[in-house]
Amino acid sequence: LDTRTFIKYLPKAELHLHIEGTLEPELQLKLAKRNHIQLKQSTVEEIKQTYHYHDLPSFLEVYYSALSVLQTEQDFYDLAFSYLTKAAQNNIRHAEIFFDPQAHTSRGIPFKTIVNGLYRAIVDARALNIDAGLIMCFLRDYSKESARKTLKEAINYKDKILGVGLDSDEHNNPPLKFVRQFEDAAAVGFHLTTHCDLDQKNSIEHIRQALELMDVERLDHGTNIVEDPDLVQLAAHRKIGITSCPHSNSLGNPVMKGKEVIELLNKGVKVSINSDDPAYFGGYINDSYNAIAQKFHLTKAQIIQLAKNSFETSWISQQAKTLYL
Ligand code: ES4
Ligand code: ZN
Repeated sequence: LDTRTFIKYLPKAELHLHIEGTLEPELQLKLAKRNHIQLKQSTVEEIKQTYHYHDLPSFLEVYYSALSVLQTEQDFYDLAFSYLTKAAQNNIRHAEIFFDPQAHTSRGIPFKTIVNGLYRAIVDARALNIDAGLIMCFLRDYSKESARKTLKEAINYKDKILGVGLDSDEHNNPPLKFVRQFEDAAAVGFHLTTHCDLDQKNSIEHIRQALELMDVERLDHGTNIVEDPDLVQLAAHRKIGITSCPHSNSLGNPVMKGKEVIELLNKGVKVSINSDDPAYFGGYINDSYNAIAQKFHLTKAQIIQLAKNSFETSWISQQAKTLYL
């Protein structure tokens, strides 16, 4: 079997995927029309021409501004169901999907509209042989007070949400800013993860806070942990999941962190491959596996280990894990 075909048929879990980052230009145009929203662009090509980013803030500007078309529960359903259809085609059997409620509640969309739409798509997608859950991210560039209110709403939907994370602009927004919200989230049974992005001056300090002070179970991106051998050892010991995303990692840095992924793999750290914002960065999960497999000449055993790590560090039940490990 050639590597591409092997990757295609390999069962995988996706652990780092922003549902808002799956909004393809075609769906954006369709929803704009349905909701009578005037966009600056009127064709797929015109929208794609705006996809130029040189750093995280310039990407986030494009990403957030596209969200104006998401208005109704059906819009959130359509967004999630389109992703889950593609995920099933990529042989993803389990997906833990980030969503950014504050990017919508700040525009006047009720929390329940977002969660109910996304969750209904998850239920319907079970027919496609894919099982999924939701991870609510706090926008870390918003205030603690806004996070506190958002968590309070999430607790009313506890049975529809697996855990909480942190995303958006990391600069000057360390994990510790949200230590109270993470404690409160853990107390009601939510799992914990956080983005610790690459190429941030303070990323090692942020990783240290996340692991030592906040007890997160996973680090999103976070592969620059390799700079600190003690933290690597801690991550290996605690079986911390590190969710690497080769395509978005190349934002301003074309090396996709493959060397770090392989180093972590060799040290027994539970690193996995994920797609992050596939509508904006070069494709869905099989494209991500293919990119790193080709460029770094991964063996089939290494590719299998990456997929096993994705299930092992997922938040499915211990019993369900035995199906995949
Ligand atoms: C994101 Cl690549 C990335 N980093 C931080 N926050 C995000 N939200 C969506 N994509
Ligand atoms: Zn991300």
